Amino acid sequence: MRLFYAIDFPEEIKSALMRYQSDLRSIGTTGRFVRRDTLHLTLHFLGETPPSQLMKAKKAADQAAATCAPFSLCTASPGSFAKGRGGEVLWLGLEPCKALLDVQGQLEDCLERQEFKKDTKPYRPHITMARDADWSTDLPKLDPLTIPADGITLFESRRDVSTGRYRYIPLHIASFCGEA
Ligand code: 2AM
Repeated sequence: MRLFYAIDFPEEIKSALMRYQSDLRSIGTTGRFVRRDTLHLTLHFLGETPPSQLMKAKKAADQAAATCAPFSLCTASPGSFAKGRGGEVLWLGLEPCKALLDVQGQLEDCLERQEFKKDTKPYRPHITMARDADWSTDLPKLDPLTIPADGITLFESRRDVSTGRYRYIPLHIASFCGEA
């Protein structure tokens, strides 16, 4: 099973992000826009994982979440990753947030303790808006959104054979229950 950890968003944030996608489309941006039900902020991509390791994957999320208190994220400017996996990835950035980096760092440590591989690449928090994206004018700005972060969700990314699309299925939610 293909697993990853993310901060999931409440419905009103997904609505605001969908409106932002409309702004992007209105300036002529093309690409594979992220569907509402798959909007998220990745913390760690575990990748293909044997089902026998699922308990350990849940445990890592629980251990990390136990050390962190709920916090808020604030969106920043849009940006992009140059062509690579998924073509040009157009994303919405986030204001620097120590609490987010702490959570991500805790998760990496807890994954290592559960004998998963740590991410060696630097963490670059972003909310993907579109893949294989193309645009020719300045990207529209979005009035800053405040996003509540209440826990870590372990998702399974499953390919639907009939549509070929990935669906993200929440398998486990570890709520932040540490001290602020
Ligand atoms: P992103 O949009 O935040 O970059 C599920 O596949 C999610 O895991 C993707 O939406 C992607 O999140 C993230 N991810 C990170 N590294 C990945 C990789 N090597 N392959 C696929 N997805 C990856």
